[in-house]
Amino acid sequence: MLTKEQFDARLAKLVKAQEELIARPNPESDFYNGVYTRYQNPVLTAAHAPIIWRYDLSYNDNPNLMERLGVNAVMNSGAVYLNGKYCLVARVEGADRKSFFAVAESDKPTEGFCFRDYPVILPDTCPEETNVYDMRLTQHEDGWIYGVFCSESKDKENPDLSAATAQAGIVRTKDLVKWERLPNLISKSPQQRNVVLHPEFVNGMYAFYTRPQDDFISTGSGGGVCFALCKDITNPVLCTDEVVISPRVYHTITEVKNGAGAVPIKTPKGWIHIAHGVRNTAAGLRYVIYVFATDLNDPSKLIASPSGLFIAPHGIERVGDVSNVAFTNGAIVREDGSVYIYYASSDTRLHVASTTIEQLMDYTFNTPSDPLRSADCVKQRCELISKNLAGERRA
Ligand code: M1P
Repeated sequence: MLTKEQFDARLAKLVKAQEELIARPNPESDFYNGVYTRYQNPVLTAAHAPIIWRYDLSYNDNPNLMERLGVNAVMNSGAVYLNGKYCLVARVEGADRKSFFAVAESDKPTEGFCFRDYPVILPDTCPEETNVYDMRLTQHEDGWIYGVFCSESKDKENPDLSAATAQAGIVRTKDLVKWERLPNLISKSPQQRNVVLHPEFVNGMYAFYTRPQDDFISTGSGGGVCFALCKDITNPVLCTDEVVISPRVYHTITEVKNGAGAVPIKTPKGWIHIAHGVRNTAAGLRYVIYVFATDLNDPSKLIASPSGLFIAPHGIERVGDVSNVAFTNGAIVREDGSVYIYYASSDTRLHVASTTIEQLMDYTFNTPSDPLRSADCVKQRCELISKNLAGERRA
């Protein structure tokens, strides 16, 4: 048992370490690809979880200053710019494997994120719901901020202990403090995950990007990221077929599955989507972030599909609870055209990459699409090489 002096000294050390972590500058990394900038440090980690969430700070009740409710990871975050702050609604995973949401905010987009005292208190309207995660935050033109997230329950029909079902839960708020829960989205698919609400009405209706899946893990017959409409968000039943807008394709980064990520970004040339694609490897699934664009007037129409991955996990990002994963569900666009993409690595920590609308458009509309066969990929690369060599001779 610690003496009171030792207890106070250890607590002071914990507090100081966390204050230093939150105040730590986050310089740009050396990575360069002309498309986006990466940063040296994650913006949120388990160590950012407030000490008051984890420790009982009463000397009488916890004289060894033990962590009582550990936090295992902080990752996949919705993102919104609100009242002068960069706000992240992070997925926080407790040591007990249950995830919950918590708002972390900063005056700066790439550093200084600090959690509010309390996590998000979601209205507990689904008694069967066991776990919640991956909220996408949509500032909708109807005036609400919607949060669409995965609501996971035990599959009671299936005796397999691990059998679960995933549905799209929906909440809305004006201030990220008070949250109103709406019914879960109803679609024809038995399961849904990675559902995103489009920020504008389409034909006077709410529009959702969905990811139908036959099973909790496997998408089965689900062909990719889909688009469908819904007349009434308070009774969210899809009233049109879910049409595939970004398909899974053999021998690409989306072969096994894909899913919408950040809320699509409106640009003069189309809606830019920052999504994730999953392929299989001998070492397990590999998740990367990719980009596609849809038509401004018809967001169900794919108009650009730059080849391959946009962000892959790098270095230490490749290692974590679920290794080899880069995953995004939030980005913030500012009036000056800067874009901050919040992405998690290996289901463990959260990072940021910064770019601009101009760079994103250049990437999206000028990167060639995947020719889908090695022979054609070589032709594509040879054309680039020939162009460069001819240019060199001209110079
Ligand atoms: O573990 C990687 C990711 O797996 C899921 O994504 P998907 O539904 O596409 O397989 C999600 O659970 C996500 O939270 C997680 O990061």
